Amino acid sequence: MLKLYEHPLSPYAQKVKIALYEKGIPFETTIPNLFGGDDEFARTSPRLEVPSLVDGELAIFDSSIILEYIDDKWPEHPMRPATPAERARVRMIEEICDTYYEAINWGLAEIRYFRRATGDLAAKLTERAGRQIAGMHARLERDLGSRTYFNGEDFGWGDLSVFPYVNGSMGFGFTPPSGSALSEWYGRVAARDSVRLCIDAALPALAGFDQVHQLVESGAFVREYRDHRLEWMIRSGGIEVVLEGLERKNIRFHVEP
Ligand SMILES: N[C@@H](CCC(=O)N[C@@H](CS)C(=O)NCC(=O)O)C(=O)O
Repeated sequence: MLKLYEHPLSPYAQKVKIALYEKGIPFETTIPNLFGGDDEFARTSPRLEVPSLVDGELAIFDSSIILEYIDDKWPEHPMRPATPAERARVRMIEEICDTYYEAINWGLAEIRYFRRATGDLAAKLTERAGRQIAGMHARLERDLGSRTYFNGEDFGWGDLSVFPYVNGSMGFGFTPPSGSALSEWYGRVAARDSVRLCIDAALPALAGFDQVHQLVESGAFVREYRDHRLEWMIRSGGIEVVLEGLERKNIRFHVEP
C-alpha cells in the first residue's frame, strides 16, 4: 500500500491527501518524527519536509511532484484540466499559493502557536498578515472569476491547491468576504468528502498545538525557515525573530540534500 509521510496540519500534505481521496486510492499515513533522527523518513525527504510518498521502492518528495505522479499513474478522475493552457493556468495558481500564500499562514502559526513574537511585534506581524491575506483573497477572487471551480467546470488540481490555504487563514480568523465568489467556492469545496476527511484529521491535531511552543523554546523542535517563509518573516518586520531563532538554535535552513 502507498505510504504517505505527512502531518494533518500541513497544507502541502493536505493537497496530496485530497487527490488520493478523490481518486479512491488507498494509502496509509505516518507522521514522521520531525524533531530529527527519523532515518527512514529522511531517506524519502532530503529536506525533512512533509509530505513524501513511498510507492514500493520509489520515494517522492514535494507535493507538486507527488500530485503529478499520482495523476500520471492513476489517470482516472484526472486532477489536471484537459488542455495545456488550462493546466498552466491552475499550476500558476498553485505556485502562488505554495510560495506566497503559504508563508503568511505559516507566519501566523509562528506567532500564535510557536510564540516567536509577543506584544507589539506580534500585533504588527498579525496586522500585516491580515492585509496580505486580504490581498491574496482579492487575487483569488479574480482568478476564480465566474468559474464554479478553480479547475474549471469540475473540482481538481486548482481547487486542492487553494483550499488548504484559505482554510488555514480562516483558522486564524481571516475569512473571505461573505457573499464573495471565493466564499461560495469555499462552501462547495468544504462539503466534499475528500476535503472533509482532511479537515476532520486536522482539528484534533490543532487541539494539541497549544503546548507546542515549549518544544521550540527548549530547542527540541528546530523549525525550517526556508525560502518564502524566511522572506516573509523578514519583509513583514520580524527580522529579530530570525536573529533570536539563530541565536537560540531553534530555527534551521536547508538540510544538505
Ligand atoms: N515544497 C514542499 C514544501 C513542503 C514543506 O515545507 N512542508 C513543511 C510542512 S507544511 C515541513 O515539513 N516543514 C518542516 C519544518 O518546518 O521543519 C512541498 O510542496 O511539499
